[in-house]
Amino acid sequence: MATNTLLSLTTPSQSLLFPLSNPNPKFLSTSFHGPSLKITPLSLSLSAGPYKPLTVVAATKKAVAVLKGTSTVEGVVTLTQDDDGPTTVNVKITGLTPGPHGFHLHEFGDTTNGCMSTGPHFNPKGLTHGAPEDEVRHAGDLGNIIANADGVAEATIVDTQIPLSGPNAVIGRALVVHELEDDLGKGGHELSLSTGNAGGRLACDLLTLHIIGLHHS
Ligand SMILES: [Cu+2]
Ligand SMILES: [Zn+2]
Repeated sequence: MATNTLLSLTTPSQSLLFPLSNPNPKFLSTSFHGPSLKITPLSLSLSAGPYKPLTVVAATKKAVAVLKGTSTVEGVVTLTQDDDGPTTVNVKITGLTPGPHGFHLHEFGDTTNGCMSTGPHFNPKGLTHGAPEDEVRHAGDLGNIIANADGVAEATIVDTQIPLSGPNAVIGRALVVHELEDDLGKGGHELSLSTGNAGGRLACDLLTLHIIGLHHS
């Protein structure tokens, strides 16, 4: 449904390809689970009007998630990526217990059964759980965020494994903040190599794409 909408919206501008430089039609057809992409007013306006040919040569991409759960934990997470560079993740989450909390990108953008239906950690390479700086890690392993005495966690994470476009794009997948500290695969618990033994899922939301700063000729 969303796929058809998206394709028809971008057709009039002819050369405005979406997702940007993504050669994989699977991204549009089968990679989404549950609620899908919402298109922003900005990208609508690009394909409306006089239908001038438009060639996108570069872009700053932005995605947003508004995390909620069954507790008082909530927050806003913004991801930005220039072209094919690293992705910067800006996090502000409130209502946490003070201390570290596992923070991951999970595979499915599906919150129909709360944060449980977001599935396992996003893991396109089929590796085991680890720390963000490890070579062996899930792409979705973003480590821990630390809440202060007021229960507020603010962080800026820069990561190369969570692009906003391309075959392993994370748009439409879900960010999850956990009850406990992620042991980064090193805790020796039976769950260490799959989830970091980070406990319950306190709040989550899927990432919605906003395209900003299109540079075109
Ligand atoms: Cu998680
Ligand atoms: Zn993981």
